[in-house]
Amino acid sequence: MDPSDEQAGAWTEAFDAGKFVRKSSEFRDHIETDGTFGVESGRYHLYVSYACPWAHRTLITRTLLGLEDHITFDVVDWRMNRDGSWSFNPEEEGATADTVNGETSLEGVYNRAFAGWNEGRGIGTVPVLWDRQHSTIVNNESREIVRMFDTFSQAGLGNGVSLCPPELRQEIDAMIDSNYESVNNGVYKSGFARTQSAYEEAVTALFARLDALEAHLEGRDWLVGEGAGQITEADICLFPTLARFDLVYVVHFKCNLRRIIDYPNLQAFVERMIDLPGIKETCNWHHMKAHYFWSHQNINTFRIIPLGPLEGAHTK
Ligand SMILES: N[C@@H](CCC(=O)N[C@@H](CS)C(=O)NCC(=O)O)C(=O)O
Repeated sequence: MDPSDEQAGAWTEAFDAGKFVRKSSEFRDHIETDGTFGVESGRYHLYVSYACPWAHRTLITRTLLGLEDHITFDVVDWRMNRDGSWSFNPEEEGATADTVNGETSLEGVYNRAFAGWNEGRGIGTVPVLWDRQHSTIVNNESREIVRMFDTFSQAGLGNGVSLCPPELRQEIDAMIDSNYESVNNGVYKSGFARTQSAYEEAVTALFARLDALEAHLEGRDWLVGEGAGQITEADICLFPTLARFDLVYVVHFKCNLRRIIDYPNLQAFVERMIDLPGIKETCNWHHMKAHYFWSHQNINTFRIIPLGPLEGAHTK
């Protein structure tokens, strides 16, 4: 084992020739109108971190679909422990207790869903969608949780909006796929790279895709749809990465060929999203920034959290 693995935690557990390889999510059940996990108000609960871009997707979707009265949530402390685990700390600004299961760590929640989870299965990630009725985890993959929330909206809970209308589904999925490896996961591949070539490969692909997205957004408000487009899951999946970019990834993950603020269309896209009702409240800039610089001690030994930048999405 590489000596730095002990500090790297579950984040960096898999490497292939110096390249970071993300683990796949373990809980993949679905909420369906007539399935084991039915659509019901007050039955499901989200565990999130305000720092985490994947969890952020689920909070944004909950807000945009008007599901605040139907799906509850708790927030972990922004400090991810050295082994990659999360704790509940209601003393911390913006964080909460585990109001459903009373656990002090997210690992405790995973253990309830899968006995012996902490003996070898791994460390629990956020987001988690919890089912109060069966006392288990339905799903811990953000993209699938986001899609399931549309089912709520279609079943009459929430505001009836769809963020994945059937006629746009293919286009939405293609856009999400195109952004995933290069951008959403690309920032992590850049930051966790252990060879110069792995880093350069990741950062080059990342900025090639950002350049393409900048061009794509010329004259458009949203990534998918006719004319200026309409807001969909594709926007929700991209936004959390862009929102953290200038604040964290430019410095911490060495994604520094350009900043988002240097791309007029991408910057306008980020601000457009923040200006939507309720979205600003899902953006806890302190949790975002402090989390990364403090938690990844293998790449920031002394846990120094930079003061800047002065300008960016976080000043909106
Ligand atoms: N594929 C998952 C990824 C979730 C994920 O990696 N979450 C991070 C926080 S940003 C986490 O909880 N990491 C803890 C760990 O890996 O130990 C999703 O999209 O939901």
